Amino acid sequence: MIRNVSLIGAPTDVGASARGASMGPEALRVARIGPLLGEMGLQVEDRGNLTGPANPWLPPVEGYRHFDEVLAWNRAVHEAVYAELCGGRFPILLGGDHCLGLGSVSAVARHCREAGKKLRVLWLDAHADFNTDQITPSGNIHGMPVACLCGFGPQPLVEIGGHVPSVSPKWVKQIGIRSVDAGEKQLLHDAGLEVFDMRYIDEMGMRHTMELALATLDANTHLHVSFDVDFLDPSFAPGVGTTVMGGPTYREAQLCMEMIADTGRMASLDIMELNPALDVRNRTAEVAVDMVQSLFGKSTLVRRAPR
Ligand code: Z70
Ligand code: MN
Ligand code: MN
Ligand code: MN
Repeated sequence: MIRNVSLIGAPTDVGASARGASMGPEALRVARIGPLLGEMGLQVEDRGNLTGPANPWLPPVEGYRHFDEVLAWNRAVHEAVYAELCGGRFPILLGGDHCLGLGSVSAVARHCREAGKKLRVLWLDAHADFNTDQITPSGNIHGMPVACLCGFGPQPLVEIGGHVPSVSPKWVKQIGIRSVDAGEKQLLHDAGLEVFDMRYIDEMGMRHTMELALATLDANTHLHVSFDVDFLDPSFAPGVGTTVMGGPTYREAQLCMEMIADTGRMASLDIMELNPALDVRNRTAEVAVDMVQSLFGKSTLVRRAPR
């Protein structure tokens, strides 16, 4: 695993249904994400925050809310993440709402194409984020990034990485899903993404779920983790714009992160949708940082995974 980490703040909520995710980067810094990763032996550079257009807070136009603003922010994220990867570093995107997963993952995909790496994406989320302008119930673009990455969406967004689609649906595994809209459900099925929804995790357990989700990694794989904080059950992670009951427990989520760490293949990460305006004494930010420490291999004991 690459030990040189760059933190990139993207303080915006232009793609979201609630205001406040724009404060996510600062809350993660208050929860000491940089110093805590540094204490684990990582070399951490905080690149500060990207800039972009303000949130105009307007209704959707032709199926999209804030299209131009979302495009501008995603272009900034794409360039920043791509630059870190070119420098041989591990980018951590501090969101910001999840529409920015488009800029981030498209940059990772571009890097993998150029470096001859195999890409796998884990999308940890309560939502599938697979809507299009035709089927979206809200027009909020944070409900659309996975569809855009797979080539379903408007041209300026789908071609942001210079290659359409940025990723094959076969490369994406979704974990923790429990809120999917009617049209989105059909499109997700037709596109053939592998979705480990909460029912799957209930029935088979997180361990089996992650063994399958991680099964196709090899020594040449770049694993990108896009962590929407609403993946976590809202009982212990309430500080997100769209809480959905019935998410992974604290321990299930930790096991998920620990098993990702065990692969040694994670090479880029998004931490998205943290909403400090809805949080309780920054607890959700602290939980998110806990989870990130596990992603980077923090463990209770000196041990080998029971494989
Ligand atoms: C719904 C929509 C959503 C959060 C994504 C919700 C989307 N499917 N919400 N992330 N927090 O409006 O598309
Ligand atoms: Mn590289
Ligand atoms: Mn999301
Ligand atoms: Mn979500």
